[in-house]
Amino acid sequence: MKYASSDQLRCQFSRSMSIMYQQEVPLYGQLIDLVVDTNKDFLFRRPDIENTRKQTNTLMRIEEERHGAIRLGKASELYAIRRLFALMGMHPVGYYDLSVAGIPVHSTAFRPITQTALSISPFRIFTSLLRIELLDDDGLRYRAENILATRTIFSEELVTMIDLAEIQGGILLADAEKFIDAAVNVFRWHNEALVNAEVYAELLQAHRLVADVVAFKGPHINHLTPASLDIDSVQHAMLAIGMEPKAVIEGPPLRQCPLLLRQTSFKALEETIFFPSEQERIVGAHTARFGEVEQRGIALTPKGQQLYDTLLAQAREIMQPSANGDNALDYMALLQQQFSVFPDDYAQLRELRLAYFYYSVCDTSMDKNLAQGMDIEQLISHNYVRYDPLLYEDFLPVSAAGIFQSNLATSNTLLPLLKSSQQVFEDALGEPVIDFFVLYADQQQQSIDLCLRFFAT
Ligand code: OOG
Ligand code: NI
Repeated sequence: MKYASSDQLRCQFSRSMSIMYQQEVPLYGQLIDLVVDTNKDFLFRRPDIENTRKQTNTLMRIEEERHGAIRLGKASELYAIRRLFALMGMHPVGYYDLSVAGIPVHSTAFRPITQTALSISPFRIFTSLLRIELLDDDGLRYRAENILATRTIFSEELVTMIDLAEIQGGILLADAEKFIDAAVNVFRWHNEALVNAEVYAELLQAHRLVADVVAFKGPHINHLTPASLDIDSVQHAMLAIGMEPKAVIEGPPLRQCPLLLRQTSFKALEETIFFPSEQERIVGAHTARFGEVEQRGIALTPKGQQLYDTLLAQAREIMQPSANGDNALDYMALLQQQFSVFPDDYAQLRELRLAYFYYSVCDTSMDKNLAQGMDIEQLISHNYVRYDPLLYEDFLPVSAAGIFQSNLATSNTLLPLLKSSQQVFEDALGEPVIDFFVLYADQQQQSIDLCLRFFAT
């Protein structure tokens, strides 16, 4: 029997999610158009970047690149989601504890983990699990737990397909479309709330995120994010057409050699919702869903990441970007200045082991005898091997907190700071999360090994 490849399933899933989200949030469609246009302009102006993208097999995926985010309510949902995403080649990478930023969740990112899978479709979903134990109102917590206890987010059909696929070793090709439809359905928007208007108001009061999770039938996708090669231009273009972007681009400042991940988003929409009632439909409004843009840069080693964290923390100690954006320019200038000590040159980043690279043979038709016995450094200095930035495929906790906050927190409910609970999260997940530094180091090493093997044969 023929099985669908997990890469093809992910690719199809990502496309179907995008179509659904454009229908649900039409502004998102406009955002995609903007990003596609600025990417085209950028590649036209920067043939060097086009070349790098070709050399690292990441040119084709620009239009496929996208991430989304969902928020789950209970441990069993996380366990089920992990099984679903595994069939599409998306595995839990990284642990993000957002409670330290006053957001009652902890998270991981489900994403492809091999270079080949990433080059086919790098689709990833940032997945948060509500930490209901952080609600300090016992009565409300008890009610919220009861509401969540009764909800099922997967259809019976989907559960059966997952069970069967795990036994058989995949989704049958003939069932692929049905499977994708059922999977996409899980993340659909439901405008009928699960709770009445009073409970909704109480949940909202406790924390807007709690309402977004507990009051609804399913884990609606709360944003999708196309990839930009030039996020500053997108930010300007968004402003120009009145799309109201966040005041400050999250993450590192603008650089010659882009670092990690930069993000901006448009404000969440106010959407009509209906509360269940015996007599008449009661109408309310809910604000959670938005659109975001990301620009990915080079992945940093633990040493590079530490430097990044330190510089960012120093900047934030001097100044926090305010919610209304009135200090945006000052904050960005400050960030630029703080990061001036971070090398902005690939040769230096490599020499100082601050970042990861992808090594490849410059010209595979060359006479290999010329390179006999050379090590990787010699191959590089003779221009037989080149190195390009290895792209960061993950997320940044401080940026994620900023994204959550800009779209949820009007009231700043303070939560008690709890210590990290990665173990609790992994118990719910049913397996440990993967350490992304290990993935980057492996990818880098594999690319070096391939080059050496090329010259050894
Ligand atoms: C997730 C926020 C994190 C990002 O891009 O950092 C995220 C959420 O709002 O649920 O998507
Ligand atoms: Ni996001």
